Amino acid sequence: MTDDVAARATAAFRSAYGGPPAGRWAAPGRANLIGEHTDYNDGFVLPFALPLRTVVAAAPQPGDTWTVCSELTGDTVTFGADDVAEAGRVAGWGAYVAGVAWALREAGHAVPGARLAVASDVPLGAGLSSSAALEAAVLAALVDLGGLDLPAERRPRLAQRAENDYVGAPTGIMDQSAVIRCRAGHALFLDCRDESVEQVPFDLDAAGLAVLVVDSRAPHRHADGEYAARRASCERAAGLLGIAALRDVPADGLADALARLDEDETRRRVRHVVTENQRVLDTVALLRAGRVREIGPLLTASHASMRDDFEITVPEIDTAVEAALAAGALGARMTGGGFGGCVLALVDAERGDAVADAVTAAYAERGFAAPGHVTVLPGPGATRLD
Ligand code: GAF
Repeated sequence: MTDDVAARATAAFRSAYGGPPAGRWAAPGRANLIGEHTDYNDGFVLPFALPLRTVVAAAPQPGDTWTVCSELTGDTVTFGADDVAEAGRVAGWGAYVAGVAWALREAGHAVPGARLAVASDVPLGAGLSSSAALEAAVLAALVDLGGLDLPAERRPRLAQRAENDYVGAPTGIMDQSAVIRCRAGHALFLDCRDESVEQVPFDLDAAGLAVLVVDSRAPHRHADGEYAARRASCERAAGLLGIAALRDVPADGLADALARLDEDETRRRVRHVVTENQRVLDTVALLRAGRVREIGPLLTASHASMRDDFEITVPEIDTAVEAALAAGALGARMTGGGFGGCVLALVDAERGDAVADAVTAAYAERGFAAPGHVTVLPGPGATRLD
């Protein structure tokens, strides 16, 4: 699939600029195995890279000018020095590209002017981090074209700044870390407080398993405002508890912390974050021990917590999880920020199609527009292709 995307990026580059690119850089979408809404609470996450990728074909361009064409939208965005000197000057999808140039400049790098062409297999707006994939691929291209010194472990923060401060979305560090630092056959155990990582074996193939990713196709319902509200509520709770972040509530300190909060909704938000952090640790322990088949109940418990305590699921998503479990999935949960997006289900490899069919049938019964689906194994993170 990547070969097709890469070929499409080259074709888009040639047709826009009349010559070959100097190189091509790829970054994947991600699915989060477990650990939702824990990243901005300084907690733990466990994402893996998808075999779906965004490819940027690029070449240097003289002066402080950047031109980007997208195979997907068919349009071209051009921006200059003023647009990378001040956050927010470019809107739409071009903001993710300008934001990366802005963040590089803010970090003291001399950003090279460039021509870029983008092609992608990562579905937009499906909660699979198409924006982080674009940021990471553009970042890798600009770093290499400019001969900049920016090690991989420092790139996620920079890409996150593009998203937080240039685009204006108050997201955590998970997505950029995942698309940049994940490795094939592994999930990335990330401590979002100090950004330390462990590559945890997640060899589904060897275990005869696969992850089915179901695109709920549910329209995003107020996702941006609700995401910001959840974040604010967690930060307020940490303030009330007198701690830096909800990460500082250990699982065995949950009851005490809840007793100190006087409002039911806040208590439920806190309970989600604290129990979710523990579920990440438990999942990592099982994966380290090679007991991948046993993680299913943790995934399903994570879903229940997002549905009942954090209240970020929607009927289509809950339907997909219930149908996948009823059809024999070992575990299933929504992945990503919520209010739509995707569900992942851990399935015996040969059951993938049957589980997908069961989800499609459950959707039809409830009158929802048909879902999409793809079966995936964990792929590599961002890289230069050639
Ligand atoms: C979105 C955000 F971008 C991430 O930072 C993370 O908070 C996630 O939602 C929820 O876990 O993907």
